Parts: sequence; C-alpha cells; structure tokens
Amino acid sequence: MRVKPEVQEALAAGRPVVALESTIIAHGLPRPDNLRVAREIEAVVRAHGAVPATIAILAGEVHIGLEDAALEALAASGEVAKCGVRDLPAVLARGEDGATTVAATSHLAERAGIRVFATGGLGGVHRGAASTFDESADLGTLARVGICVVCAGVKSILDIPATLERLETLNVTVLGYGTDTFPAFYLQSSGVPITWRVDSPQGVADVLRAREEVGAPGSVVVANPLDEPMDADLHDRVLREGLEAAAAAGVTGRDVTPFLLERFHSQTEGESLRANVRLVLRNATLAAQIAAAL
Ligand code: PSU
Ligand code: MN
Repeated sequence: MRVKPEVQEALAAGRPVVALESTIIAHGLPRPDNLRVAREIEAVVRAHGAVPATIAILAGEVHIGLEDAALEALAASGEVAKCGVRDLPAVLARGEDGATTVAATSHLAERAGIRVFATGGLGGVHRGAASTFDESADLGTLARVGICVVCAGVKSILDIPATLERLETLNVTVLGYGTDTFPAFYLQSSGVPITWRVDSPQGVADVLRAREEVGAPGSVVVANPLDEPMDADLHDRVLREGLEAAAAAGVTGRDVTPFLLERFHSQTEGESLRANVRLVLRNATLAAQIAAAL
C-alpha cells in the first residue's frame, strides 16, 4: 500500500484526512468534467483544513492519495476497471489499474487509518432486487468496516426504502444531516423518515466517538441533502421515461444504472450533472469539517 507522504504525515500527526473514491472519477462523471471535478473535490477538502486522500489502484498497487498526474490518467482512460472489494485481489495480482467503489474505498481507507470518507451517492438495493438479488456490495461492506461516509443518500433509480431496510439489518448507523428524511441524491428528500438527525460537524464527531466507546462494528452514514436540488417534476419525468425505455430496449442487470444515468445527463440539459457536482463538493466540505472536529 503506497500512502502519499502528505497523507502519511497528517495521519501520524493526528491531523484531519478525508478519503475520496475513484469510481466517481472513472465511471460516475462524464469526461472531461470528471478531471476538473476530481481536482475541485480535493481543493475543497484542503480549503476546509483537511488532507485529501483519493484512493485507487495503479499498476497493481494500492494508492492512498494520488499525485495530480495519476488523477489525470484515471480521468482520461475510460477503461479503468470498477473495483469492489472482491475485485481488488484480481486487479492487484494482474498489475492493472482500478477505480475503487464506496465499498473498496472504505475497506482500504480503514486499513490506512482514515476515519472519514466523502462521496456522492452510495450503492444500494436495485429496483426488482427481490428477483434479481442485485444489491450493491457497498451495503455489506459498510456493515463490516467502521468508517464515517458522507453522501447525499442514494439515487432514486434504486429502491430507497429497501436500501434503508438493509442498512438497518446490517447495523449501519444512518444520520440525517440537518434533515429528518433520507435524501435522494438529485432530490432533497426521498420522503423516507430516518431516526437520527444531527445538525453540526461536532454532532457527527460525538456520534463517532460514542460508536467507538460502545463497540458498534458498522459504519456511520451521514446523509447530507443537496441544498439546490433538481426540479422534482423534471426528475420524476426523466426517471419514469428512462425506466420505460430501459424495459422497452431490454436493458437489464448491471446495464440499467449506466443507461438511466446517461439519460439523466442528456435529458436534463446538464441540470443533473450540475446537481451531482454540487452535492459532491458539499459532501467533501462536510467531511473535512467532521474530520477536523474529530
Ligand atoms: N452512486 C452514484 N454515483 C456513483 C456510484 C454510485 O450516485 O458513481 C458508484 C460508487 O462508486 C458506488 C458504486 O460505490 O457506484 C456502486 O456500484 P454497485 O451498485 O455496482 O455496487
Ligand atoms: Mn450490482
């Protein structure tokens, strides 16, 4: 595991560090915006007093913290493998590159001693999972790894109530940041209530400390709603038409998400992309503040 010297020094001195995932760069945002956004996320973490540690696999080595040239290569390629935890051994053994999901990033961040992680949205339970069993490995991994992950909930293309049920079963603590309902990525609220609300970075830090004292094994998800959400009618229409189009075109399984996301980006004249970038930067800001409060 190669830890960037700046990250290593911050961890050794107990200064705030924020882990960042690389799947969002390689697969979650369209080129060329992805490189600009990846740099902005790191800059926002720095501006709020923490050291960013973007995590990825480069030539068969785990990197905790990337140099700018590595960020550029990840953003440019278009062919970097999307790595969950189960993919890490194969990609490492083959000496290849890999972009880490929320699951793999959480796993590696914990091994490096990083306690706070910022991302856009978590993976979750897919619509139709009762027959397909398609549930993101993010959920099971967050049950096992004890990290604080700041996100804007999960996308409405997933089954949000089912995702929250699974997080409950898995003993993952879910905190609403300034909200009593779970956010739905592009939308401020999914309408699904959540039990615990916090209103400050210190409030989150208090929960994280108590988590350690009581020995709760799972992660803490901080669900931070977007302040300027997408127009709800536009969102609902694009989602409904996208689901219909996917069914009509016979798109199934792992192809459904990329299909729907592409439709969001092309059918909202960039509004969904703007929302996506804004929420990621807000999450990076909050994660840095939480890391500082710890
Ligand atoms: N949700 C988003 N944007 C993303 C992802 C999820 O809104 O880029 C990525 C994250 O890296 C997440 C992964 O961990 O997709 C989940 O994929 P899967 O459902 O295949 O586990
Ligand atoms: Mn899946």
